[in-house]
Amino acid sequence: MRRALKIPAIILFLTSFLLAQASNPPTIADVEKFLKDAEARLDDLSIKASRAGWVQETYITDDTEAMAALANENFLAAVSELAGQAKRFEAMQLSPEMGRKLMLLKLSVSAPAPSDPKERAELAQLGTWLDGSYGKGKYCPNVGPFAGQCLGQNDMEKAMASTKDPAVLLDLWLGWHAIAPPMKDRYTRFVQLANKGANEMGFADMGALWRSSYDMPPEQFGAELDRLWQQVRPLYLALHAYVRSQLVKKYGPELVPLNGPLPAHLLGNIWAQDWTNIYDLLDVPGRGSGVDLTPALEQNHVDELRMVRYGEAFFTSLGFDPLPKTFWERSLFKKPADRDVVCHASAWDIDNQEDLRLKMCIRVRDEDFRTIHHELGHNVYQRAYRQQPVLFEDSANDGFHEAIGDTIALSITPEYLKQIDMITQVPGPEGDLGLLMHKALEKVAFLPFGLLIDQWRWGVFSGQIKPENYNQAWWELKEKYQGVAPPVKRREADFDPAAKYHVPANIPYTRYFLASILQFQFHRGLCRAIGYTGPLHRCSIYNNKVAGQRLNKMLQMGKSKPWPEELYALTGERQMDATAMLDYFGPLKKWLDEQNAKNGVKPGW
Ligand code: X8Z
Ligand code: ZN
Repeated sequence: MRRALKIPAIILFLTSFLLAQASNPPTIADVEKFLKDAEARLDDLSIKASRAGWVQETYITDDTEAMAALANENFLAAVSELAGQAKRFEAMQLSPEMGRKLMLLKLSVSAPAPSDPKERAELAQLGTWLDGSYGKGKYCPNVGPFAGQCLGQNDMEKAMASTKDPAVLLDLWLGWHAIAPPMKDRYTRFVQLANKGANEMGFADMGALWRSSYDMPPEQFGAELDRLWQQVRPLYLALHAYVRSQLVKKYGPELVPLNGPLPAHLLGNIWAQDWTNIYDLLDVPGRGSGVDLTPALEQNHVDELRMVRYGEAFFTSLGFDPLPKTFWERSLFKKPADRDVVCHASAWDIDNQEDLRLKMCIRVRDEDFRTIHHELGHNVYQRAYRQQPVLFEDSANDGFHEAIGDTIALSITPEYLKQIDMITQVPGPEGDLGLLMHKALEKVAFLPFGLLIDQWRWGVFSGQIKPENYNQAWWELKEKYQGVAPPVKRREADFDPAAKYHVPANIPYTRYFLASILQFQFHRGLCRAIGYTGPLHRCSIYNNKVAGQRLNKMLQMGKSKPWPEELYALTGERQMDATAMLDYFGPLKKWLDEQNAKNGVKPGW
C-alpha cells in the first residue's frame, strides 16, 4: 500500500506565497517603498558601523575590534539581504534613478558577505583583524640610527625619508615588510569568503564586483585603464630612466643596475610609490623656494592644527563653508603616545550629515600639507552630496573622490604660498623645472603603482594568482609596471603586498590611479573656466569663487548620474583623458628626454 504523501505546512505556505507573488508582480510603488526602506536601514547601519570603526581605528584593542566587526557584520548582512530581495525587480521597466539605485545597492560594499551567518561573522572579524593588524605593525631595530625605537607606519615613513645609507634603508625596508607574513593565511580566507559573497550577488568574483562600479561593462573598464596607462607610460619611462641614472651616480652600478629595475628600498618611500624624498639626489636646475615646503612650515612655526586650518582656508576661499565645530573637536590630528591607532590618513563622514572628521597622524612636513588637502577634499565632497538620497551619497566614481583634494593641492603654487605669507619670494620661470620635477616624483612616479595593486588583487580574486604564488606574482607586476625590484630575494611566506595598508584594509586602489589622471583634468577644466591661459603648473584657483561654484556643482551631484555626465559638468569633457597631465609636465618631459639622450640612457629595463 502506498502511503499518502503528507506535504509539510511550511511548503504549502511557501508555495502559495510564491504563487501569489507570481500572480502579483511587484509594482513601481513596491520598488519605491523598497528603496525608501532600504536607504533608511542602510543609513542607520552605516552610521553605527562608522562610529564603531572610528573607535576601533583610533583605539585598537581586542574589544574595539570585536565591536567594529559586529557593527560591520550587521551592515554587510543588510546589504546582502537587500540585494537578494531586489532581484525580484530585475525584469521591470524602471526610471533611470530607480535602476541606478538598485545597481548601486549591490555595489555598496567592497567585500560582500556570504548569506551563511557564520561565514558572514567570520568575514567581518577577519576584515577588522587585518585592518588592526596592519595598524599595530611596527619594527624595532636593534642596530643603526633608529636602534631602541619602535617604528610604526608613520615613524617608518619618516625614517626612510631621512637617510640615504643603503644598509640602513635595507634594514628598515625588511623590518617593515616583516609585519606582513602573519596576515597571509587570514587574508587568503578573507578572499575566499568575500568571493563567495560576490558570487551570491551575481558577480564572478570580488574583482568583477569592483570593476562594475564605473558605468560601463567591467571588461571595457579594464581596456580604459590600459588606454590611460599607455597615454602616460612614456612620461613614466623618461622619469624612471633619469632617476635611475642619478641613483647609479649616488650608489654605483653594483646596487643600481644601469639598464635594470630600481631597487625598491632606495626611493625614499617604503612602497616606492612616491619618490619626492629623493629630490635632493637629482641634479635639476633652478631649485626655487617653495619646492619643498618643510623648511617654510618649520620657519613659520606652523603646527599640526594650523596645517589643517590652511587646508580649510583654501576651501573657504572658493566659497565652501568652514568645517563644523565638531570637526575640530572630534578629529584625530596627532599620533597618541599611549595607544595603537591606524595612522594611515582618512576622512570620515560619521553621520552622513555634519559629523565630518579627519584621522591623521600629522607631521609638520611638505607631504602631510598636501595630504591634508587630499583628505579635506573628501570631507568637502561628503558634505556637498549630503542632500542626495542615501544611495547617491558618494562620488561620481571612486577616482573622483580621491581627485578633489589633490586638484586643490595642484593650486598650491609659489604664487599662492606667497599670498599666504608662507614664502617671501616667488621664483621666476627658471624655478619651473625644479617644481615640476618635485611634482613628478609624487604624481608620475605613482602612476604604475596606482595601477598594479589591483592588477594583483584582481588576479588573486579571480583565482588566476594562487596563494602559493602571491608574492611571486606581486613582484612580477612590480617589475612589469614600475620597473622596481626587491632589494633581496623574496620568498612566498613574505607576503609583501600586505605591507601596504590598502591590501589588509581591502580598499580598492585603482581609484588612486584614476585620481592621478583626473586631478590634472579637473585642474585644467577649472583653470580654463576662470579664463587662465598660462602654463598649467602655474595656475592656482585660490580665492576664485567661479572655480568654487563650478566644482561645487559637480560635487553636489554625488553619484546620482553616470560619471561621464559629471565630468562634463566640470570640464566639458566626457572621457577620462591624460592629456592634461601630459600638458602639465610637458616642459619636464622635454628636459628629461634631453638629459637621457645626453647621458646615453635608454629608458626601460
Ligand atoms: O590612501 C591614501 C589617502 C587616503 S584615501 C591618504 N592615498 C594613497 C596611499 O597613501 O597609498 C593617497 C595617495 C595614494
Ligand atoms: Zn583619499
